[in-house]
Amino acid sequence: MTLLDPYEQEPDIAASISKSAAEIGTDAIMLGGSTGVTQDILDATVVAIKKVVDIPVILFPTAASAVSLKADAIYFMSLLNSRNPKFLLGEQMKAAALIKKSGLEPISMGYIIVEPGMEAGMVGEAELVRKDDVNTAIGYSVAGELLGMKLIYLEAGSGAPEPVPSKLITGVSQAIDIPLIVGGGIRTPEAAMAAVKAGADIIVTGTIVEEEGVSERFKQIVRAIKA
Ligand code: 1GP
Repeated sequence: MTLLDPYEQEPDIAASISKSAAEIGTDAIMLGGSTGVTQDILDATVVAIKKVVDIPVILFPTAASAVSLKADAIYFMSLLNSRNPKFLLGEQMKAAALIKKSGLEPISMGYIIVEPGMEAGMVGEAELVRKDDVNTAIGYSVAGELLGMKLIYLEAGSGAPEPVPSKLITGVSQAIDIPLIVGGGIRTPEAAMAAVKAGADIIVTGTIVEEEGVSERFKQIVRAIKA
């Protein structure tokens, strides 16, 4: 899945990146960013992207203010290792009734931030899972599954110098029976392949398209994952 921050480019640019990414084989466009995403910008970006792609546009929200009813789906997510109740259930409470009525598909997801966590870790006030702490990662992930979540997302943070370690991915993927998303710091085909081999079901990349657009390297990443 390709992650775009609606604040980083104009809607028409987001649409053209999404179109190229979809042509190469990305399976969904995720829209999110740690700060500053407002509904207006989000709406305009979703509309522009949906005009040019058939793949799902999924919101990856930080707060209740970042909800666009024009998207296909929204991660109804909880930052399981946040110290702040706002990210556990507070923002969700504010948007839940509206989302339920709206027809926007909620996809229940447990979000877990691993070192170094980057901006997501800071903004989300995460008690970061240490890179070598497989048991804590498993504990949060299985807790999410038992709470009824449909996906677990292991996040190293956008722009992380290193992705989530393979050992952590393997530990979690063997402990849960729901799909595992892995993202943060994946910017080579080798890193993407290592995450898939370790047990990731879905890979998210953001920085690579932000920096290079839909480059040859991005193509190789998608190809490596699909292979
Ligand atoms: C952030 O995991 C995603 O939520 C993407 O990370 O920007 O490092 O690809 P990158």
